[in-house]
Amino acid sequence: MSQYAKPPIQPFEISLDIPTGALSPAGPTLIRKLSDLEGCFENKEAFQSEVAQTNPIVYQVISSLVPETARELPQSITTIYPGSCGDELYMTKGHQHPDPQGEIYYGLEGTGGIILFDGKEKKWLDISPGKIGYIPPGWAHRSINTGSTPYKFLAVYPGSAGHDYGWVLAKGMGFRAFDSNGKLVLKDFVI
Ligand code: PAN
Ligand code: ZN
Repeated sequence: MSQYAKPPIQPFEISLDIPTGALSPAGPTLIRKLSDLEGCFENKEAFQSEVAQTNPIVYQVISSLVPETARELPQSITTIYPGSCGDELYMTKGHQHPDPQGEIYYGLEGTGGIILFDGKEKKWLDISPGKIGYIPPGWAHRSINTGSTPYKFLAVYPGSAGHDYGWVLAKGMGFRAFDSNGKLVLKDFVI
């Protein structure tokens, strides 16, 4: 698997192939299967049963060569596949940046959204191709595929922000996103 480049990074061009989400040159690729999302879905029985049966890939993240180090600005392409577990739409694990800094997402393909939660307030942002979602410092974020095709977006974030996944497991995410006969239904997240 490719690794991040070591600073100092020279100026360089990156090609993005939107249909595959591939970057060239590319850094590390992360594949998240359903079993990697332990504790994320509300319906634990549906989760255990689907993990035991097919354990599908829920999303992948292809990073550029730019490393997650101070003063750099890493980018990645996330593809969330369409689907649900116990009617709860496929999602990313979700995280808080321990060093609170802003981040931008840019919709590339498919339809989805971002759940944002700062520990008190919760927000939903619709993301589709051409739309930018701004994640302010201090807001945990989780992405959802709301459609029937893969949902892809570009993320650009400060290299020193870090990723805290335990924050979301401990404090929740504000909303949960469900499919109801093809329609998105947001419900309050109960810890
Ligand atoms: C994104 C996310 C990516 C995967 O690049 O890391 O969409 O989501 P999880 O990290 O929650 O699994 C980002 O927000 N970076 O900061
Ligand atoms: Zn982030």
